[in-house]
Amino acid sequence: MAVPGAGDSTAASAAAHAQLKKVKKQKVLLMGKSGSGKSSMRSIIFSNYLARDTRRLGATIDIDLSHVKFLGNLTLNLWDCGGQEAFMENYLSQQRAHVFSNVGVLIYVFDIESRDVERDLATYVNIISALVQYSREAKVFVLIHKMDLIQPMMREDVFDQRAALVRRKTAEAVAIVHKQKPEQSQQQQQQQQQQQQQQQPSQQGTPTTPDPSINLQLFATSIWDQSLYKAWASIIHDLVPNLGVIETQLASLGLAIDADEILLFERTSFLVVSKWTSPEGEHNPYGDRFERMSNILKSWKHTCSKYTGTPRNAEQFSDFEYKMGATFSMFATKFTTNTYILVCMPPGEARFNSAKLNVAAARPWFKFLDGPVVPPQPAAGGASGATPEN
Ligand SMILES: Nc1nc2c(ncn2[C@@H]2O[C@H](COP(=O)(O)OP(=O)(O)O)[C@@H](O)[C@H]2O)c(=O)[nH]1
Ligand SMILES: [Mg+2]
Repeated sequence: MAVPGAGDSTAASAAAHAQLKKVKKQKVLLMGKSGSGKSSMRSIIFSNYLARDTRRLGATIDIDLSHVKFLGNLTLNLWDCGGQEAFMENYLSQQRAHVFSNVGVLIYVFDIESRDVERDLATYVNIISALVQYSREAKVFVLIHKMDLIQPMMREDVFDQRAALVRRKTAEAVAIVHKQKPEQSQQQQQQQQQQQQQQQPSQQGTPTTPDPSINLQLFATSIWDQSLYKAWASIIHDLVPNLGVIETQLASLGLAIDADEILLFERTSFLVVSKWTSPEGEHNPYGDRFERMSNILKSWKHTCSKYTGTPRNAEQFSDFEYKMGATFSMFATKFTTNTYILVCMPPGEARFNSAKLNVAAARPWFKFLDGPVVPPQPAAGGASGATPEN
């Protein structure tokens, strides 16, 4: 087969390979009112909790800081910020620069069942203002959460209404910062900057000039279905380093083995890191199949744990095959240390077997997913592997 990445000799690919050596750290703020479901989501996605286990989670006191290793070269510094009013006020005043500087992503969670929407939105506006002031480039993901509590027929309308409201409030928050800025005297600004430098010079950025636009995405979520995986895969997607390299190599692999679709999952969260779909695969009518597969594989992993008595964090499975007669076949297999790969194929036993061999042969070229290493540079012309047959 054609080896992914074979023949890369351009300056761009050299630069991309140099990037592979770097470990990226991202500060991720998880905010929203107390009880909105922040810690539940975090525990399900990153710590293998079952949805029903989250009922036992205690309230988060102040900020619960955790370092989540995602693949080999991304560390998420996850700030799960307790949402009680007193804490929120504190983040916005005394801890303002500390909390809102150098933020890569803000995930803001609204409980759809909350009785005090006005108040929730007012707090949100204050949070966005602080974020825009200190981390203008940060991406904002708003999760309208606990959607399972809304009747299925009404979910879309309820979400659309709430999303429109959040968008309006976001624009208002940005405008407020925009307006305030010129009113601040130069002396005030200098004082503010000096204060921050004295507190923690290396960690805290200076307030940035607000931009009228903000990078905002909204999702309807629930811990009881796959919507959680859709939202979190989008959040993670933009943070993963070397995405271009991953996508190119997945495409080479997909074409070489004649696949319909390939999904690459992170091993603990089972979030989709990257995917490739053939033109034929694009006809698949199930637009939510990616997050469904995350949900299914993770549930299956938990079931394996239950029946084998092994810890949920353990590996649980290395290979999963499913052959659907003349319709399609697929396999999910342990790929690199930090990933699983799922390959969906047109039917055909020989094609299926050679695809499995070729996926195994392609592993070394994805080694960089496990840490800051550069994958082996194949000799010009590439190596040969098993050839797909029909
Ligand atoms: N119905 C429903 N309950 C949820 C959902 N997410 C979290 N919860 C529940 O909400 C409660 C508070 O969750 P928690 O994660 O502690 O909220 P936090 O204060 O924002 O961290 C827990 O009892 C969870 O089981 C959801 O999507 N749907
Ligand atoms: Mg909490």
